[in-house]
Amino acid sequence: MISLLQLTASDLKEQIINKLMIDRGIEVSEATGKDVYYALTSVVNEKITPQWFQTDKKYKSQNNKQVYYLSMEFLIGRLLESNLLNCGILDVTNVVLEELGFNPSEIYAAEHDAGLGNGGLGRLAACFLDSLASLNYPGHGYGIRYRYGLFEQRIIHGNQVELPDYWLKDPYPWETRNEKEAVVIQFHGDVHMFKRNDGTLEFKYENTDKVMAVPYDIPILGYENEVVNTLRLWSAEAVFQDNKGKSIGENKEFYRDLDHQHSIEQISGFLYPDDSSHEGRELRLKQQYFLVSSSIQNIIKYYKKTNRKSLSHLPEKVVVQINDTHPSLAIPEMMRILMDEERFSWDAAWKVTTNVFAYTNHTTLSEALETWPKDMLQNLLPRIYMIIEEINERFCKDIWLHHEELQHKVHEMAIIADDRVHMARLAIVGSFSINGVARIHTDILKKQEMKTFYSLFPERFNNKTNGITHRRWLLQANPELAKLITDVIGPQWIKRPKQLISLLKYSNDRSLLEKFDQVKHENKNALSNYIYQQTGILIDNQSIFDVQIKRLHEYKRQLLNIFHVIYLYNELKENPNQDLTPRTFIFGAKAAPSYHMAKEVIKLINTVASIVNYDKDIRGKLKVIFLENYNVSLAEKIIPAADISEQISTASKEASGTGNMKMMMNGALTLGTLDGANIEINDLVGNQNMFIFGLTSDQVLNYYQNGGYNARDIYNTDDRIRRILDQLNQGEFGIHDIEFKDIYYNILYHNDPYFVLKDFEPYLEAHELAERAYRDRATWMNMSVTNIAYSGKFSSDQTIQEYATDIWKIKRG
Ligand code: 26V
Repeated sequence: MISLLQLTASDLKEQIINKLMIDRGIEVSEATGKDVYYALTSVVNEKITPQWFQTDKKYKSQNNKQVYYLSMEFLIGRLLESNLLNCGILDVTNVVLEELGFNPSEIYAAEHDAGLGNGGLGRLAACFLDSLASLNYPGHGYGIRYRYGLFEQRIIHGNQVELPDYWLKDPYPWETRNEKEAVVIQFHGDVHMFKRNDGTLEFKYENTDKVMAVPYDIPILGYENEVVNTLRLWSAEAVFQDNKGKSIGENKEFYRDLDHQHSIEQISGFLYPDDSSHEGRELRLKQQYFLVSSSIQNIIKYYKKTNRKSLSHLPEKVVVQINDTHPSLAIPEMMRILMDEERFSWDAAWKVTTNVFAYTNHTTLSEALETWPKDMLQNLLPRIYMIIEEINERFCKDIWLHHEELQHKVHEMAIIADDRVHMARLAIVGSFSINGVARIHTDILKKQEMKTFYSLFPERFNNKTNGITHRRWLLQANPELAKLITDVIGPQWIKRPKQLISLLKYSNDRSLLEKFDQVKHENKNALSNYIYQQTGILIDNQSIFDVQIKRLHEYKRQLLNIFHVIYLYNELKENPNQDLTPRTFIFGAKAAPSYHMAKEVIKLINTVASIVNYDKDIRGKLKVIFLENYNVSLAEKIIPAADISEQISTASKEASGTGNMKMMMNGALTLGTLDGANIEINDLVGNQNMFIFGLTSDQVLNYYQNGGYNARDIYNTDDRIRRILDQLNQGEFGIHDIEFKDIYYNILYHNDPYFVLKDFEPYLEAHELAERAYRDRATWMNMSVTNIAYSGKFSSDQTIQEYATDIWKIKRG
């Protein structure tokens, strides 16, 4: 077998041609992009399969501790190009495709994005898998194979319209159905308790609803190291009763069965599209238990197959990271299996469980904190509920007996309180590690949101600042920049991204800075072509590309951004000759379908765009582009072209952010608040290399606690703001004059909960500074290269290294 690294262009070409002939019965000249896509995936798969097998075998024989990343979301995007990159044949493939008469990016675009996630949390999971494999760690993902991913967004008359994302319409070439590994999941039913002869208790379940969980495995390739880990996604299926040969007409049960089958398949039917407000839907709870029960059963089965020692040694071989509270039922599920199936005592089971689980918190927004009505949980999962009750009782009793100082806090710490089950509390009590995702976020958890728990378990809390895979977000998304960097500092940075720091030596080399400028310019050209093709709008390539791409949420303050645009527009209308560097404001954002205010903001951005983009008075100095259906693949197009990265959340609200890191790594300068990982970017590059503005998180928290902010005062005293709000209120931008009134009311009657008005003036000043800096190309490019140089710290390789040594205690394979 030839190694991939040795694959020559002519070998590859021959293989593609053969595949087209054998699998499809066509010649290259007849092949569509999709045909070539499938031929290529099949070539790659043939190479991956033996390495996958070898990796499995190696892990079995080494029998080292493995980490399992449990997540309701994996936002992986497309895989062909990154798989080619990781097996070291991306460049040769690009050459071959060109030679065969195809545009490589069109071939890669034939793959439907796997959009099995909402935003940051899901994308982080995907970056982590890439880093685990690339660092040669035995680490795998467990998730759900949703038949529908995050909805596809269309903008119609300025409004968001959601369409189903049926990403499995065409066969997905990276997955392998693995029926042998299917497991049964049980819902509902009755629990019976018996006393065994030895006095221990036995629990039996009757009349449960059984669902099959069938795994589909996706290979996760390490970068040029022949490691192939696994992402295992579970699909829900019914076990059909035997029809005893009856035809449909005779079989009265048939339609009932069909209905039943349909309701079971719903469990892996679609991804819930809300990313920050918790709604207690029963189907979502079913999904969560479906994920954790199948995964924990699978983990235990594997342990028993590969270890002779009893399950009390499980923590020596297994660590499970739970991605937010969504999979925290894994804790009682582990207890259930150990006690009811493996005959462990409570104490022995608890000891194992609390040494296996580690929990990551991704948000402090109170509306995102998951709680479930206890009746719902009890009815759906009676045995699990009993176990949670007991965890809760023992925990509360422990406080009562041993922590006098916390006795008055029992109610706010109890896992079951006010008829609800509090998932974060369950996760904290049942895990040995609790981490936030950026320094400030972890500090806020310790000092505010989880203060009482921190006082009880200080040793459990730790920080792990997020990261992004530089392979996808720099090497793959921005090959020209990657090449230039390698030309300057050599290729070592690819395996050791912190070595990007060597670029600093060159950050004053003018001729080199020009080359960086040139690359950015080409990326901007490519994006403006794409924009033209998508929207018919021509944008000025010399303008500043000012980018805000992320989920739409009030705390992320896209509203502040569009207010700034309106302000600039108003100024230009008054004085069209103003000396203003042309700007293009680029937005990409999906709103949760039921999030009214977020949808209003989308509508406002599109309405402002439709006015500004066609107003001849302002002489093309401003353009506003809202790119629909923001997803991983679109991010890969936009990020390399960004000049300014808008990271403008209300301080204290953005746990970390990862778009900030992606844009920094691609040479954009951050314009942002001191929030999330922006603070750590600031620590590295300093105020002179980014544009910081606005309230600090202490100031925000202080306002929330003590009051003292009055939005109306600002409205009354700042003409620019009053003008904008009045324009909204008077329907100047709306077709109906009631449009955008909700925004107006929210600011003036609900006292601007996200401090948009308070931060408006400092935001303008930050923009003015940025505009001035942009005019001096050498200075700007020096800042840009400085950002790239420091960005290695945010490679997810670094983050994973920290998880591996501090939390997981795992060794490289
Ligand atoms: C919450 C919910 C609520 C119930 C319905 C489904 C659902 C799905 C996801 C979430 C939580 C999303 C939290 C999230 O994405 N947080 C982001 O995590 C990023 C990675 O750590 C971080 O960079 C962002 O700052 C943080 O907002």
